[in-house]
Amino acid sequence: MKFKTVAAIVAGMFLSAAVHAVPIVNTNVRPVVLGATPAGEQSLQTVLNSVFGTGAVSAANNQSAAGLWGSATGSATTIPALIIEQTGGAASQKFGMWFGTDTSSIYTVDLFFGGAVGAPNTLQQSAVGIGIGDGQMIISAGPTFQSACGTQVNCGLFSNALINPDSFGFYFVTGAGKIAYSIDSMNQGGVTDFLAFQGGTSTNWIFAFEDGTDNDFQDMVVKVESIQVPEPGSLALLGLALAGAAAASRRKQKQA
Ligand SMILES: [Ca+2]
Ligand SMILES: [Ca+2]
Repeated sequence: MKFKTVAAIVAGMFLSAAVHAVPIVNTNVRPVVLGATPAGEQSLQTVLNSVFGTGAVSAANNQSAAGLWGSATGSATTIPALIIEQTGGAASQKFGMWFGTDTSSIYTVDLFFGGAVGAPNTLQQSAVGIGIGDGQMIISAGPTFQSACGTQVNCGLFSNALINPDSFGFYFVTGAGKIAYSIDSMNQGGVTDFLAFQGGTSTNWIFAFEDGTDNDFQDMVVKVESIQVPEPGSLALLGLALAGAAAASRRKQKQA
């Protein structure tokens, strides 16, 4: 994705004071036990069946421990689609992406607003296209994505030094204003409000959020395409580079 047709710069929002200032580590403990599905709502398993095919992905057994992703393609084009909202606060729920490596400095960008296409508790068709580059991302809607800017999709160009196509997480804002991050340790009390499921070996993922305490984990379900868990090797190399820099720094201090 290139950014040659820049029309406007829209500022995102910073979240800094609400979370503890600790390095973000990709360590979710899964699986967690699912609660019963309320009458009149589709179970998470039913939703997974409709997206991946019946029986292909198990809501109970195929929960991923991942909480951070990167683009599966070099130039980073990602398409999230809102699958279903099953909650009383559906009209004011939000879904978005966050960037950062330390909880004291997180940049968040809303993708979906609550006003999705379709009635609550039915399968949705709202979708958004995202292009991500270093320091910039562009969010678009329109006919291809069957969504409206402003009411359903947060369209615009977003600029921030923390935007990184190789490392990002996701979040959900409930109708009551609670934020649920894709990494448990970032949540108030470290609770689990997020489940991730990979569609077999594909780069298609389902994210399933809990907005309350019944743990049915289908209050907002979103499919995101073209993402993958960052290679452990690249993180290890980064660690080595940092260790090398630290060693060099120590040597300099000794010589001084
Ligand atoms: Ca729930
Ligand atoms: Ca529910």
